[in-house]
Amino acid sequence: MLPLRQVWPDEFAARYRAAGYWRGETFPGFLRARAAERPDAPAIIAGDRRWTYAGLWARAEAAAAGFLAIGLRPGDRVVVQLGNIPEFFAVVFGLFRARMVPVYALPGHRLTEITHFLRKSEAAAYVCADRGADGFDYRVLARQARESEARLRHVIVVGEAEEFTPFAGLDGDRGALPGDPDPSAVAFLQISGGTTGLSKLIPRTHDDYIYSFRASNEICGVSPDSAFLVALPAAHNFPMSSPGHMGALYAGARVVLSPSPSPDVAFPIIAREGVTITGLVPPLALLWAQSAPASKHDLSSLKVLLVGGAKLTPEAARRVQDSLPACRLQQVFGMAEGLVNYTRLDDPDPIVLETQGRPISPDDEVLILDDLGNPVPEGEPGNLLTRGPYTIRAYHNDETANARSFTPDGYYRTGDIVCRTPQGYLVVQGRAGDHINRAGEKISAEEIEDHLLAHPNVFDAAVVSVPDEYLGERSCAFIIPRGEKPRAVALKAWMRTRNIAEFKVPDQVVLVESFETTAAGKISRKELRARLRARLLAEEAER
Ligand code: OOB
Repeated sequence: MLPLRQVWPDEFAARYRAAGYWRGETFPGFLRARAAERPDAPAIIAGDRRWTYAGLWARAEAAAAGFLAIGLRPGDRVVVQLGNIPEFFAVVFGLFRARMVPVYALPGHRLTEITHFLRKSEAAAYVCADRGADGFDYRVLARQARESEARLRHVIVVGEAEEFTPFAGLDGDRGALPGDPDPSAVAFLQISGGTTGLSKLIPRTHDDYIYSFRASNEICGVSPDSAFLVALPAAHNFPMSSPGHMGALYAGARVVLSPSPSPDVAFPIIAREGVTITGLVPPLALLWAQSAPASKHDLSSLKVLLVGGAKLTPEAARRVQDSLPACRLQQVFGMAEGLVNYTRLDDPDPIVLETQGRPISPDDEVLILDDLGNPVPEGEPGNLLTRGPYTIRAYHNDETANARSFTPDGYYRTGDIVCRTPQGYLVVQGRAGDHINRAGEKISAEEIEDHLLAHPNVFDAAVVSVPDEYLGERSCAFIIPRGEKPRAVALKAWMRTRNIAEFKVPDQVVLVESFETTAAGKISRKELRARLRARLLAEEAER
C-alpha cells in the first residue's frame, strides 16, 4: 500500500509551528476535549435527532472499536459516501479515532467515481447509506464496486444493510483503541474538483486542516453559541471547513443538518434551531434571496451567510445582501487543496460585494503570474499560485498531476485567473484550465469527452462551459457524429448509463460537421474548446 504523506520542507514546518498555526491538535483529540468540557451541549441536530458532545464522542468510540473488531487496521483508507445525516459524524470521527483515513465521496458520485476513489486510495472499506435523500440505493452501487475491486474487504451500511455489515451493530473493545494520531500525519483524503481528467486525492493533515477552520472560526465569528447549518453536502470541503461543521464542532457550537439546501426545507430549520451561520453556492444564495423577503419563517437568527464555490457577481452579491438585511454576506474563495480567502465581517460594502476576499493566513503566499511565469503588474489579471500553512505540496499517488500542478519550490498552481486589489483582496476573473464550474460542482471537460468518445456514433467530442443565468455555467458538448446522428436526449440518456454523477451529464448537445483546424494543422484541445465556446456565444447573442 502506498504510504500517505503530506510533507512541507522542515524550515516551513518549523515556521508554521513557531507562528502557532500548527499546534499539535488532532481530530480525535479536539472532539474528546469538547466532550469532556461540555458533555451535555448539543453537537449534531438533524430533525428530531439530537446528539450531545458526549453522545457524539461515545458513538465515535463505538464505531472505532467496531472498525477494528471487523478487521480494519490503523492506516486503512475508507471511502465514505454519506449525506447530511448524523452518522456521517460518527463514521468519520470513528475512523479518526481508530487512526483510519476517510476518503470523502459526495452523495452524487456513482460507480465510476467511487471505483476511481477506491482504487486510487487503495481503500479497504466503503461506507454508505442504504438509500440517499433522493431514494438512490447505494447497496446496488456497493455490490458492483465489490465485484470489480478485490481489495475492498468491507462494505458498511448505515440503515438496512442487507448482506453487508450494518453500521448500527458495530462495537468492540475500547481497550483495543490506539492512541491519538501524529498531528502531522494525513487525517483524510479530500477529492479535487477534477480540473483535468479524474479527481485527484488531496491528503490533508490534522495540523494543517485544524488550523484552517480554527482561523476561519475567528474570521467568521463562530463561538460556542453559534449554530452552523450544513445545507451543502457535508463531505464537501466548503461546508466542512469554511468554517463549516468542523469549525463548529471545534468551537463547541451546534451543527444543524439540512437534507436539502432548498429554501422550503432549510428555512423552517433555520427558524426552529436558531441557525446563525451557513454557506451556500451562488445559485442557491440567489434562490434564498428570492424567497427570503416573503418567507413566513423567522430568519432573523442568521447573522452570517458565506457564499463561494463559484463566482458571485457584484449584482448578485447586492441582491443577496439586500434580501437578508440582518445578515452579513461573506464571500469565500477557496479550494480543497488549501488556500481560502474571505471578505471580513467588518469590511465595507464595496469590498464585500466586489471581491472574493483575502487569505486566511499572514503566511499564505500568493503569486499572480503571466503565462511565462513573470509577476503581472499590480491590479492586472494573472495565474494564481499559492503556498502556505494549509495548502498541500502534493496530491496522493499522482506524479503526473504533481508535476503539472506544483512548482519546484512548492507553489500550487490553482488554475484560477485573479487580480489583486491594493488592499490585498482577490477578484476572480476566470480560470486557465478547461473545466466547467456548474453551480460550484467542478466538471473536467476531458473526463466527459472521454465518456462521449465511447459512444458508437460519436466521432469526436469537445466539452465547453457556457454562461448560464441560473447555474453560473453549464456544460455544452460539441459532437461530430459518425454513422447515425445521435439525438441529444438519447445521448444524455446514454451518458447516464456510464454510472457517473448526474451533474456531469452535458446540459446541452450541439452536433457539428467538423472541428476547426488551422492552416498549420490541428489545433490544441484548449484552443478548440475556446473557439467552439466563442462560436456558440456569438450565435446565442444573434438570436
Ligand atoms: C471550493 O473548493 P473546490 O475544490 O470544489 O473548487 C475550487 C475552485 C477554485 O479553484 C475556483 O476555481 C472555484 O472553485 N471557486 C471560486 C470561488 N470559490 C471557489 N471561483 C470564484 N469565486 C469563488 N468565490 O469550491 C471551496 C472550498 C472551500 C471554500 C469555498 C469553496
